[in-house]
Amino acid sequence: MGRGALILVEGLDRAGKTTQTSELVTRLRNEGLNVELIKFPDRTTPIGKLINSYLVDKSFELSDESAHLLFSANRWELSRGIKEKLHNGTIVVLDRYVYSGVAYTAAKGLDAQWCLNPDIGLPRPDLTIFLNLNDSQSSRGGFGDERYEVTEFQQQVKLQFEKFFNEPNWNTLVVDGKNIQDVAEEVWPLVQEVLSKDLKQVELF
Ligand code: FDM
Ligand code: MG
Repeated sequence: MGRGALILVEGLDRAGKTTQTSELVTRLRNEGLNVELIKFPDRTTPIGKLINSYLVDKSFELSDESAHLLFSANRWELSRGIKEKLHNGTIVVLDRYVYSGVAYTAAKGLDAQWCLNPDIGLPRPDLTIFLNLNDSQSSRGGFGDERYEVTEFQQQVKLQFEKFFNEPNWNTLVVDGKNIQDVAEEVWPLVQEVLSKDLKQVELF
């Protein structure tokens, strides 16, 4: 048996990442495959708890740099487990990852290469699906009240994500006006294609 595929679903807040990753995991399990879903930030780890405080409590002060490094550290906390799962033949589906890390901090004005540096060496996805919302206001419900859930900031984040649109293994899917099943039907062939490949060793950022 070959290794499992690393499949990432990225996008802005309210794009439907969490819905689509859970649909995808269900579908893969129905095919009899071993699948694990990991959502970043993982708010349950010690570092994830700090990140959660930072996101929900706007009076919780951290410099932009240190907040950024916590998000990266949260990925490093789980990276060994991700590699082990892939080697054991488990498909790992990620809800956000390195690209969110860079896009959200670079949107604050920090240098994008500086933002990527702490993530260098993390496993690289075999497939990235970016759920693209062209009009974040009209098609979806409103934002919650976490840090970053602000329309103007989301627009800056989107500009940062767009810089990745030519990354290897990247696919942009427009989701405006589509229902859950429509989007799932577009996700599925992309996933099947990567599963049909004989994946060699895990690539790294
Ligand atoms: N976020 C997420 C970052 O700023 N950096 C990161 O590395 C990651 C993974 O955290 F606003 C932001 C994106 C979002 C917030 O994410 C919480 P969820 O998906 O809404 O839980
Ligand atoms: Mg959110």
